[in-house]
Amino acid sequence: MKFLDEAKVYVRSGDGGNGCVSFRREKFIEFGGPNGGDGGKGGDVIAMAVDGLNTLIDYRYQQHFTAQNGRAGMGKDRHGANGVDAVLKVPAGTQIYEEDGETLLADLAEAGQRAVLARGGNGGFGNAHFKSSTNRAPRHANPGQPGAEFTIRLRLKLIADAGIVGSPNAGKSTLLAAVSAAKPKIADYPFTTLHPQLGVVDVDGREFALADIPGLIEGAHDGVGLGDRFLGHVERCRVLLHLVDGTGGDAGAAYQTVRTELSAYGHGLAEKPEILALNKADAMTEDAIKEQVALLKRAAKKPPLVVSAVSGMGVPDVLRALFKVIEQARRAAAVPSAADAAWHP
Ligand SMILES: Nc1nc2c(ncn2[C@@H]2O[C@H](COP(=O)(O)OP(=O)(O)OP(=O)(O)O)[C@@H](O)[C@H]2O)c(=O)[nH]1
Ligand SMILES: [Mg+2]
Repeated sequence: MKFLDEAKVYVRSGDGGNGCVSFRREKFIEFGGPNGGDGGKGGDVIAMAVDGLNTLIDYRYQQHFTAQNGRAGMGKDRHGANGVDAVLKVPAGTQIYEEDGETLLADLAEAGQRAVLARGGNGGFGNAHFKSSTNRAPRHANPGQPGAEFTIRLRLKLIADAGIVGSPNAGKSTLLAAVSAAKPKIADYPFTTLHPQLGVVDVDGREFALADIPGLIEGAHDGVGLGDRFLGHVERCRVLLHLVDGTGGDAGAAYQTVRTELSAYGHGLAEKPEILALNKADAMTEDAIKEQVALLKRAAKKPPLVVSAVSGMGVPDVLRALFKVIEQARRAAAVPSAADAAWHP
């Protein structure tokens, strides 16, 4: 399946139906009075997050969403039918912006959440509505109100608990493939991964979602390589796994390059908890490992875990370290603070 994480969509809510001017006319009934019904309400445009979608690819094929107009009111006090809503089904993690791409309209982080993007116009009142003691035969009705039309932008940010960052070729995809059922493309050239991949990892019987994103190189924040736009997908992660290739020159320098890009991107990425791992230990001598560990320690001010995504060496420790942070964050999110408890005795 193709992956698409940005889309532009044109939406239009329905117009309200017009109110009706009508009078009761029946044999033997004098002064029948006004009986024009109200118009129906126009349909809304609604966005809804659903399970089972991982991409916005559907919005490449359908870019116009129009809700139905309300029907006009009719005689004999008949109300016009309301217009049917137009519903945009989006994957959980989709943010909806105005056309400028900056003003957030809705943030649908979880399946089941919904947001009304454009309200349908109200139907107009029929003349029956305007009957009063002083005006028993009103000859006017309201027109329906128009719906709204505008362009919106959808932006998907994958919801993963942990995200793997690192230089191209660090072995990010190899690791994801080793620990989950995901089947990312793996090859010994940079930028094998062109768009993010998600996998579900099992640690000691508990699960978390792990995202693999394209590699970062110096200048990514200026668009070098694949740029840094995919970093949006790790913005919501609770923890980052920073993977460094032990066979690719100075590990400390490689670490620093990626850290610089994370800082330049902003959005709190540089402040996220980070688990650091030196990869490809299977292809290194003992001395080389020692040397790279020392370089990394100096650059990161913490010792790295030493792993091999290919042989699996050290990988369970990495997963446990990630899960520890995730679990803490999950607990913190689930347990209300003492201050909350005081407000809801
Ligand atoms: N010896 C050894 N090779 C590895 C290990 N992990 C990955 N590789 C190799 O390194 C190369 C790059 O691996 P990928 O998993 O594609 O690297 P990546 O970080 O996803 O790269 P991009 O997607 O380009 O950013 C492949 O040839 C892998 O087989 C490891 O632990 N040991
Ligand atoms: Mg990759």
